[in-house]
Amino acid sequence: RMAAPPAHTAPGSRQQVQGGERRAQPATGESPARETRAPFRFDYERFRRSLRHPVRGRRAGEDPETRARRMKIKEMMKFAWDNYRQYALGKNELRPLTRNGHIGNMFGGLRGATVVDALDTLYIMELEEEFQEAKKWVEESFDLNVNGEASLFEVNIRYVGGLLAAYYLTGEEVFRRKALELGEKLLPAFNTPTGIPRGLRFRLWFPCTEGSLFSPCSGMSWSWGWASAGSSILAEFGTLHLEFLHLSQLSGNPVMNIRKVLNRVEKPQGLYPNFLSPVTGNWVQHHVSIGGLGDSFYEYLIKSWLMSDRKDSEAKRMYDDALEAIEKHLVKKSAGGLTYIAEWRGGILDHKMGHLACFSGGMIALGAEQAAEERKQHYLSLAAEITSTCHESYTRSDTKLGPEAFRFDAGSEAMATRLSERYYILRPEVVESYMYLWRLTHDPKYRQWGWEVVKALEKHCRVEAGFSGIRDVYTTTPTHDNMQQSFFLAETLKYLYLLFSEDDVLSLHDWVFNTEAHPLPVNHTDSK
Ligand code: DMJ
Repeated sequence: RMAAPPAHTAPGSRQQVQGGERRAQPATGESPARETRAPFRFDYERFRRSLRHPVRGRRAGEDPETRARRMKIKEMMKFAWDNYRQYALGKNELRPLTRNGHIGNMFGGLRGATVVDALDTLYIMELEEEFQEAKKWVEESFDLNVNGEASLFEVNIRYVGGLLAAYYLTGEEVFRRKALELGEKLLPAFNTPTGIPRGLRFRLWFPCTEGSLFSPCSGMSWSWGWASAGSSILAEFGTLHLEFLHLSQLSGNPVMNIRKVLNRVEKPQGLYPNFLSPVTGNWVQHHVSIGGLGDSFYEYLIKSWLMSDRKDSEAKRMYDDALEAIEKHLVKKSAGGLTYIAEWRGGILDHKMGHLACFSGGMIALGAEQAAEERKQHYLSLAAEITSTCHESYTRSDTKLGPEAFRFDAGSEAMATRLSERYYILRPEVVESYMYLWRLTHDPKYRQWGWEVVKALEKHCRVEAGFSGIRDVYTTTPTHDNMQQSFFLAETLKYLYLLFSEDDVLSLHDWVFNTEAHPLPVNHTDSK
């Protein structure tokens, strides 16, 4: 999921990267190339003055029930954090049944994914002590000098996004410094003929001595998972833009623009397939999905526009065109009247929707905001219908939690038909859409639906030492998967908390959420 480092980036820096030359200025540290210039300094105070709302809101005018529900969600966050801290601090995730930590292989040797993912949620929920514990870990134990194969996408959305959000919310220098150091170390991933990073995994070589990107860090190698077979994945290279734009802003160091490659290549029926060759810049196969492999590419287009204070019209046009093609070719209505977004395989529709695709209700509602009145109503209705379908996938299960994928074929509607698709791993996408639809319509059903999820999580996913995913949503005695995903703290609980907060808490006028729910500020261009 990486979009395109900035549309308005300065050319040149890419060539330097591709040519293996030293960059003009590393994100941190001194560089001889810039010695004659005044050191760049991001003006944090000015940024804070540009915000329209206090980040944690004013807490005015709420009813006691809403407050009590929000407090319950805060308690869930504290419980999830306390157990992670007690049994797994410094590991990537908590295994709540066995009470130990999980490291996995997604982050190239980086540790503490849950800490970095949880920082901004702890802060927003005013869990001050817990936030200080997390900050202390980042200051004292978050080690960037590690080796390993990483997913650029995952490192970007969780670590870079989490650190950036923590910095913007608190102004604590440690978060800015770590974000820039990490961002710098990700740059070799763009070293391909097109500048589009390769799929799935690239090798981080640490240590890099600070400010010397192309000496010890240049020994980069690549490997590919079977799924991408050497190609790049739309949702991965299409989900870097928001974070890299901010890295650029905080460092004063421009990054390159991938978007031009996507603009040039011909789109079948206006659709963006999920696999692209980073060598030729052409599509590798024609599988289109707004769920896994495609999802956040679309999300980052509309959010790029919003984050630019509605200036990045290229992103808006690409989003509008893509949504039009999706609606024309992929949006369907089931016999039972449920609207869903199918997948497309070389012209043939697969009548399946993944849990991941349920973020699209929120995205379409968010994008509807600035459309002309008639289009606005149309897209708001479409967003509401899709969100309602995702709600159905929850209500039709015995646990009231939704499966990983649900289908509209062979007489099935909004239910998983394959054993392998019946699990729920604490994913956020459905409550994410509830949060956006609530903020944009204030229809109370979204809070009711959110509360149903809270009750189901408590009943089926809460165990003695944390929260766990479940293997089958269609049984009320589910088996737990023994994993408390970091995105449960970053996203699921944050979106639920915001659903029961006033609109000025992380106001949509001031913030866009990256695809891991880390808030990044809108660039208010009219602010003094
Ligand atoms: C998260 O890491 C992000 O939301 C990502 O965009 C998709 N997958 C998980 C949550 O389901």
